[in-house]
Amino acid sequence: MTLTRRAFATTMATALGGSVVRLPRAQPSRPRPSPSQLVWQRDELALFLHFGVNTFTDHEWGDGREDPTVFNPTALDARQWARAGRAAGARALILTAKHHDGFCLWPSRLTTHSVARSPWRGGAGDVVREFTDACRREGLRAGLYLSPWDRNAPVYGDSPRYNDFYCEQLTELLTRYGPIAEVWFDGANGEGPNGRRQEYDWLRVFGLVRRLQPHAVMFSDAGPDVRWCGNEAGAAGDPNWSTMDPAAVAYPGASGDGVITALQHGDPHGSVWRPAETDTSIRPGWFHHPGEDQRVKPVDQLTDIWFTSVGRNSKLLLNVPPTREGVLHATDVARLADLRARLTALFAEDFADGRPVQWRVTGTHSAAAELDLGRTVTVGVSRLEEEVGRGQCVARYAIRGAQDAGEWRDLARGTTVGYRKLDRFEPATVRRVRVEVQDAVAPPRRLRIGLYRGS
Ligand code: FUL
Repeated sequence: MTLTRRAFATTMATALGGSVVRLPRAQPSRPRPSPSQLVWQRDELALFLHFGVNTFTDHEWGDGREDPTVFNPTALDARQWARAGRAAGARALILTAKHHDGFCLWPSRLTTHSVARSPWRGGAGDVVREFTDACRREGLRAGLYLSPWDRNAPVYGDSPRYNDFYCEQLTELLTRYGPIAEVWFDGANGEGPNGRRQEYDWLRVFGLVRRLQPHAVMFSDAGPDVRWCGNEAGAAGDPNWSTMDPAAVAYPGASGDGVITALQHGDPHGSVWRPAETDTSIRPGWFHHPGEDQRVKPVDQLTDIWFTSVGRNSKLLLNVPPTREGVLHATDVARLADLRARLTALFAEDFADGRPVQWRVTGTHSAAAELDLGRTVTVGVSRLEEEVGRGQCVARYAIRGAQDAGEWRDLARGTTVGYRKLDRFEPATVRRVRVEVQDAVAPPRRLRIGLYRGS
């Protein structure tokens, strides 16, 4: 079936329901998140775990011709992954159940390229089972990545047959392991073992996930629930709207003019709620390579990433890859704990907490909030939040501060707010703070405001 971009987007929205808001004629309403999208966003941080044959061959992309016996973690401990995630403040973990090499971390009945042919646990092991059990024991949500591109499957490129194969693998993953919070679809779509290209049946795939796991969110470039932020460097767009035009990125892996811009920024007038997820790795690669053990991102860089992801209305999916032993490397675990400690210290004292806020509507699409902090303090970081359960609307704002009766001076200026906007600025001594919403796509509602000293 060949569909135009717009027709595909419309058909997909109709087939999936939920995240599309039909605009009533008289009183236009704006898109809002579904309950699952809201849960997803409130998690703020999830860990990504790239693990598989590449961990043992020292590759980033396997070619599907690996000997399955290379997969032999000596001390796999999924509980350690989950504990490290929880200590970092993550509320979900996502595991690469299958990467582009096609090697399955669970005993799929559709292929022999799996843990069942490895010496690990005598061929009776199931990493997906150990992973999902560990997540539940640590109170974390579990998510799975199932690469559409499969360089091992002989039917890859024989489109209808591979679509059946892929849907059957998805069915295994979504029916054997209890609730799955996020299903991650990678946009990479390369050649198959025979050089053929695959046409995916995304409508069928998305419909299957909705049916088997109605509370899961689906991630891909094109959603349908969560979109890619457009890069792997840890920076969501600024501005970053959680609404978008579904026709701008009509299917996973779409390329062409405007795609990256649409992914980075969303669209203030978009008809669907499709917030951006920021995926990046704590190391240069996605898989663990011993040669990169000295190149784990320092805590300053991870903190910067926090500001450009969670602090830009996105969710951070931080990759921390297990080693050949099957555990997270001590350096990475320490770095995660350091990041949490840094964030806890940074946001420990909120000068705005409990202070009365005067909220004034200043125009149809503008408003201002004023706070008296009750004492003179030094502020260097601000936190603004919209109540996104009711949609996103701020398009431009300014934050100003003043000492007692002194003059107002600019602390920060920005565009979108959404779930959370964090700003860092030159520390200033202030007693009064004013947040001006200077433009919005609908009458602005009260913002939540936090003010901190900064580093
Ligand atoms: C990319 C893949 O090709 C990488 O290997 C990695 O899985 C990353 C998250 O997505 O498209």
